[in-house]
Amino acid sequence: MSFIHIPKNWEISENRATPEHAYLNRRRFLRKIGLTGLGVLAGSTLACGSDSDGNASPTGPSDPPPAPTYDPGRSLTPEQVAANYNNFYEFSFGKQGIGRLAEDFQTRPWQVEVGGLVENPKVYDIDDLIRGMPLEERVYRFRCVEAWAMTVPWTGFPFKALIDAAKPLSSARYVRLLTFLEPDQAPGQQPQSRLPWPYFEGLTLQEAANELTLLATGIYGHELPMQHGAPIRLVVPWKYGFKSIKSIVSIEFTAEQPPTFWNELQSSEYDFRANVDPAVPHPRWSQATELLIGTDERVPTLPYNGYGEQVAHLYG
Ligand SMILES: Nc1nc2c(c(=O)[nH]1)N[C@H]1C(S)=C(S)[C@@H](COP(=O)(O)O)O[C@H]1N2
Ligand SMILES: [Mo]
Repeated sequence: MSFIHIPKNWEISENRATPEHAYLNRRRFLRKIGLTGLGVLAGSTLACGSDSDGNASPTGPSDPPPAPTYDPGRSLTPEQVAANYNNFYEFSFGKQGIGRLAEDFQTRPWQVEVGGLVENPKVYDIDDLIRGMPLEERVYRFRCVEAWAMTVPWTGFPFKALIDAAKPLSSARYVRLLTFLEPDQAPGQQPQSRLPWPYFEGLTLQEAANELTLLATGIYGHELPMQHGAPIRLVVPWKYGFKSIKSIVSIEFTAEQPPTFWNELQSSEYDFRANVDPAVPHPRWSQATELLIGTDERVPTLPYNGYGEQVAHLYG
């Protein structure tokens, strides 16, 4: 398997994507998983042409033109801000301190079961999965349905790579994803929460196969900390954040549209599709703007969170 890839416009130069201190950790992390010296680093350093604010870089005539709809067009959210403002109801209904609440949670051994309507069902050990997949770093805007947003560098592999390995049958139309169920380790999953654990989500097969859809195993150049969904979580940047299910244990290919956690709890507020759309208010608040966490700045929300060029065709 080759890790060399053609850089896409959403990737930015890694020494811009990742703060200096994390850059070294990232080298260590990639070395640990056997990636340094391979094309993934060389590839991503080629992909400049605009800076993290979306401005054309003045460095030379050979730079590709800036691509405003792919480029995050925003500064990275500081790592410490993103790591202390989380939604992870398995641990808490609050947003802060989830890292501490989750610090004893065990993510090894960890298995991900891939099954359902596929030719190649398989139970992956997480470390074998990470070693076998083409890891890359991608900087994405991320928009929660609660009207806040962050911009973070994920490390992960395209969901498409897993689909290709699983070989869905022609009857497969959707994927259903499931989080762990460990009420002894995750206090939010105690029966008195009365929530329908474990957290479940779903995508159409086409959405899962889209070039943007990532299974993330790292953030800011190192492994995912627990509060961001270790050891593996979904990232679908054109959808509201609740679609991006954390700490996945099962991926099942199905013929029918799977039910989803928030839709089951409140169907009038959280639909299956959940594409970011500034023109459709949440029943209890506007979606026209979003707060950039760690700042006082509110900015306009973009249709498909600015990723229409990559995904609008999915919706006719
Ligand atoms: N298993 C699980 N996944 C989840 C959630 C959750 O509570 N449990 N919250 C979702 C919501 S509402 C958001 S906004 C994002 C937050 O991701 P972050 O904490 O990494 O920013 O995770 C999503 N994935
Ligand atoms: Mo969210």
